[in-house]
Amino acid sequence: MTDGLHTPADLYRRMRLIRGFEELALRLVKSGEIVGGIHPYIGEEAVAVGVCAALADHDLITSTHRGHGHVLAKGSDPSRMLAELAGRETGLNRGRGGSMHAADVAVGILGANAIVGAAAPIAVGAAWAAQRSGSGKVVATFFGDGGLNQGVLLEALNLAALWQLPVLFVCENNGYATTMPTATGVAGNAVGRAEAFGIPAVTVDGMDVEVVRDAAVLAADRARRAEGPALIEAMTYRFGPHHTMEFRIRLSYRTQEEIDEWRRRDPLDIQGGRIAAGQRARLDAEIAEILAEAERFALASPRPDPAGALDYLYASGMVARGGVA
Ligand SMILES: Cc1ncc(C[n+]2csc(CCOP(=O)(O)OP(=O)(O)O)c2C)c(N)n1
Ligand SMILES: [Mg+2]
Repeated sequence: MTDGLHTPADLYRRMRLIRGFEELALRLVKSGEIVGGIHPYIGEEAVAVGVCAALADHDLITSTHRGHGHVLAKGSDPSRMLAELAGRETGLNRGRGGSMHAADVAVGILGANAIVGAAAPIAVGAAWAAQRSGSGKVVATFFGDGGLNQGVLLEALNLAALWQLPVLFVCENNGYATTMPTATGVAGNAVGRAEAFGIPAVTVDGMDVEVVRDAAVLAADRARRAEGPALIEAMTYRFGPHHTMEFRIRLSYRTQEEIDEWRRRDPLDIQGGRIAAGQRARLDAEIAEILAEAERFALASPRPDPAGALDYLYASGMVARGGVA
């Protein structure tokens, strides 16, 4: 099990970390410290934390454009993640990856991916390597309901089923792909896609972290027993915008009533209700301190030297376009 995700309080604490991190990131987008905007994960915390609670530290994940929650759930350092968003040299990827490309191989994060659906085949490749090497690692890949319509996801499901690879496909169904409701854009459904390939699949309440965790434990255990892939569709909701750009353009694709309805099932309150009020308050205060330190660290860190903009393009260390070594 991922370090620090054992008890009901641990699950709450990690979700609180993600919620607070995203609120802080939103503030830094508004103040201009984070350039280019973000896709906030607020409302969906139970999915990332529930799935990562079923993984071991050495297990791997691949993530999406809405990936901050996955990165923090798997165990990345919030200070270095925030520095990454703020484009600082101390960031997880030296400030060169940013919001949609955060990777932290040391804790099993092979990378977020801005291309919808494109993280799935990377997970399948990693699972194939795990199978061949006998490492015993399981790979979880997150994607949205919009990802269901990408051909590459079907190719990934096919190979994972064919070769019985240890992959956990996690569909975060938040009801929309940008502004398009799932019902308007998706024929069939996530479970049907998986079952067409003989992959066991289940739809769960994505607002309850323990429900997600229990489904993920079953799927991860199957994968560890070499019984092949599984798919979990977690029904969830983003409380905020698709992207921070949405603060500047008025869109009317969902009603306030619908948002309020989902907010009544806030995953933090569902899990927070399972721990004592005093303990919840202590955890909230602890997270607030961690995030204050993350902000201080990120904003005090230097920006990369523009002369090194082309560094680290190649894993081999090859110099890009004759630039600086
Ligand atoms: C291949 C591809 N097509 C289009 C886009 C533009 N795009 C970015 S996010 C997004 C919606 C994705 O919806 P979903 O997969 O449901 O994830 P969510 O944003 O709801 O978390 C789209 C169409 C993209 N990044 N990649
Ligand atoms: Mg979606």
